[in-house]
Amino acid sequence: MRPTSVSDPVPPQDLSGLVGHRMIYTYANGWQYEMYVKNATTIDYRIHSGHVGGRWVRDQDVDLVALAAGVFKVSWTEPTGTSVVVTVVPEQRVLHGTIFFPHWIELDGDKTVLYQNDHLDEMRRYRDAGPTYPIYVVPEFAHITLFEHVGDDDETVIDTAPGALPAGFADRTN
Ligand code: FER
Repeated sequence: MRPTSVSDPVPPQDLSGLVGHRMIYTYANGWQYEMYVKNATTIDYRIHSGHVGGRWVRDQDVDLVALAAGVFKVSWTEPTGTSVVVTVVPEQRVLHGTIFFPHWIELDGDKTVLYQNDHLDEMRRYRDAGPTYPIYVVPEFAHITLFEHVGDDDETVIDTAPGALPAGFADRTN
């Protein structure tokens, strides 16, 4: 394998093992999330349970890279000011996420529990009002309970609020 270096630092980028897939996963703290990697720069997601359970988002821009074959890193900043880094190893059904919540979301996460796309300016106002600090950092491993290929750029994969899904939707495993 070509060594990583300052002048040529990028390992081979085969993103096909994550792009076009839906995964449902549960963090070790019990928080359950669903992510659809819509394409190489975009995710949709739903939060089934946890500090901001009920929240859902479409068309979030992300940075997605392959660190090595089958090892992916997804990172982004939300309009709320929350930043997230998720490392995914689908073959091992392992994921590690670090969420960096601004302090205002630690105090009152319910303000972000909605379909964010209909409230983007409101979220930016909350972000700018803060308080931002101290950041509430949540680093956790997760187990991927469902992993399936559903294809790229499908607007029907995440089109329903987490609370409006059929009973047991997020409990389906494979
Ligand atoms: C995740 C952890 C956090 C994730 C999304 C978030 C889709 C988003 C957090 C927020 O904005 O509240 O694994 O995956």
